[in-house]
This record gives sequence, C-alpha cells and structure tokens, in this order.
Amino acid sequence: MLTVFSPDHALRDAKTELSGGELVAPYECPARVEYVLEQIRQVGLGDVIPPDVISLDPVLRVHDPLYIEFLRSCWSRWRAKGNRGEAIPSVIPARGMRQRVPQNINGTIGYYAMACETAITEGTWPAVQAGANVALTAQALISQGEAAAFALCRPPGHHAARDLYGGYCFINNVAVCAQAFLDQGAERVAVLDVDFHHGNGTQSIFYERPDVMFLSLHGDPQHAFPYFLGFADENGAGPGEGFNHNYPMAPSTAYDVWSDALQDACRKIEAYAPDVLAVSLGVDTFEGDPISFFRLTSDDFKRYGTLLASLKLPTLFVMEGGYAVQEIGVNTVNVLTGFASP
Ligand code: OKP
Ligand code: ZN
Repeated sequence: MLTVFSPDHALRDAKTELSGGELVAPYECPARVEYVLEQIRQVGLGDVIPPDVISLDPVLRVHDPLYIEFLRSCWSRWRAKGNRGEAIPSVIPARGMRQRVPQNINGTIGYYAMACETAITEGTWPAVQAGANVALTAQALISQGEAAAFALCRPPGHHAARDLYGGYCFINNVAVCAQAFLDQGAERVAVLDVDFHHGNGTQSIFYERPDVMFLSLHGDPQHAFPYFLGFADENGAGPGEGFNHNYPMAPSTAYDVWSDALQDACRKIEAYAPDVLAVSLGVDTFEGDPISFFRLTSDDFKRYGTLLASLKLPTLFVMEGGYAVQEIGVNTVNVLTGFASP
C-alpha cells in the first residue's frame, strides 16, 4: 500500500493547548506522524510518496471561502493586534446571539471556533494546506485504480465543519476527499470514522445528502468530546435521512463490544454498495490513549484492519487522532497490514 506524506506537517507545532484551565503542551504534536512513518518503513508497508501541488478548489467544494481566508490570515491579524500568545478565542456566538462575522479578530476567531483548546500559530495554515494535499494525492491514487492508499495527514480533520475549526482540526481532509470522489464520477461514497471521537464535522457536511453515507464509532458524547453531536438518534435529514449512523459507546468499551458495532456498520456499508470507502483512521481507541476511554489493544487494530478488507472496496485511509505517541506507529500500521495482508 502506498503512503502519502509531507514533512510540512511539522510547521504545525503549537506550544499551547487549553486543557484543565492551563495552557499545556499539545497532545496533537509533530512526533505523532514521525512514529507512524518509522513503523511504515520498519514493516515495509510500501513506498512513501510526497503530495502533488493541488489548488484550493477541491477544499472549497466543502469549506466556506471566507472560513479558508480566515485560516490563512488569522495568525497575522492576531499578531497585528499585539497579542503575545498563540491565537485562541475568548468569546463564542452562543445561544441567542447574532451569527455574523465581526471585524475584530477576537470576534472573528470566536465565530469560526467549535472548541477553544486548539491554538492557531504561525505555521498552522501551510501545514494544514499540505495535509489537504496529502489527502487529495492519496485520493487520486484510488481514483486512478489503486485498491488502497494511506494519507498520513497531520493535523487531523474530522471535527472541522464547513466553517468551523477546533478539536485539533482545520480542513476536513476526509470530507474533501469524499467530495473529490463524487466530483470525479463516483455515485456513492461511504465514510467510516473509527477515531475515538465523533466526527462531527464530517457528519454535518454530509448530513442532508444521500451520496455520502457517514458512520462513526466513538465515545458517548455524554462523556466525551465533542459533547454536542454524535448521538445514536442522528440519522440524517431531508434527502440524507437514513444515511448517517452513530455508534456511541460507554467508557471502558473493549474490542468485543466495539467490533460488534464495526460489524453492524460494515453491514450497512454493504447494503449501501458504495463505489469507494474512506476511513477516518484515528487510533485513540487504544487502551493507553491519554485523552480517551476505550480499551483496544495493539492486536485489535490488526483484527479490524482484516475485517475492513472483507468489504472488498477501494479504500482510502486518512490519518486522524491517536495520542499515545510511542504506540501510534504500531497501532496505525497494524490496521493497514491487517487490511493489506489479512
Ligand atoms: C481530536 B481527534 C484534552 C481534551 C481534548 C479535544 C480532543 C480532540 C480530538 N485536554 N479535547 O478526534 O483525535
Ligand atoms: Zn480522536
């Protein structure tokens, strides 16, 4: 299996994350994907190739142009105001308030935030853009007939909505790829999100559409980020009714219960008969993850990789979360080898 990777991910190297009332060192750090890359080379998964230079057009099929302009200019606008720390919002347009973009950057950043832990920094935009190009280059490989490809993206994307960043995410890489498949002739795309956290951004982008089925296995939002979306009764709306499936699961869920949910999701994917499968691959379901509460073991990742291969669909894997940095390489590559050599 080919992997697409860009060293430009390292330009996103925030010094702060708002956590527990403190500014701590971010969990979502550059070392994450370097460990994955090292393990890919260790097991000989396949070649690692750089992304093509791609325009923003496919990104703008999914995201609001003014939101993308905000991501691009946020850091310089923030600094121009004399702020000394990294850019974080201090006010959000909550219930009852006007949903309009104000001119002051302190208001603009709150308007576009879905969470406040994620600091915007000098190198964030170029890293995020490189990440989208990584995803789209892997997507093009599948479009051109490869059976599978791995987009080793960083930062992740599945919390980013049409005009919202947060939860470490800025551009929704998997959503951009799903739309690109459709634009290149696919009729139906299934997006399966196995990251520990609910993919609220991906869900919201496709919620009213039947051409992308979204299925997500995740920590019950009663207890886990993003708290305000990802419940079992969210099944899509309008023409999208019946094409969204959530599997929220309780603290301490292990592979027996988790894999039952995955098998149910696989049956729904089979019935949908998509042209292609895109997997939001987060490995923060691991028992040792510092910010999550499932109990998958490293061997379990290999098992479910094999399960996914039984769908016999062209499959794009897009990297999302996973914060047990020492083990992220083994866990991620276990999914890919379980898939590629079951
Ligand atoms: C991104 B992805 C830790 C709380 C972190 C945000 C989690 C974002 C996860 N202090 N809350 O889905 O892996
Ligand atoms: Zn996650």
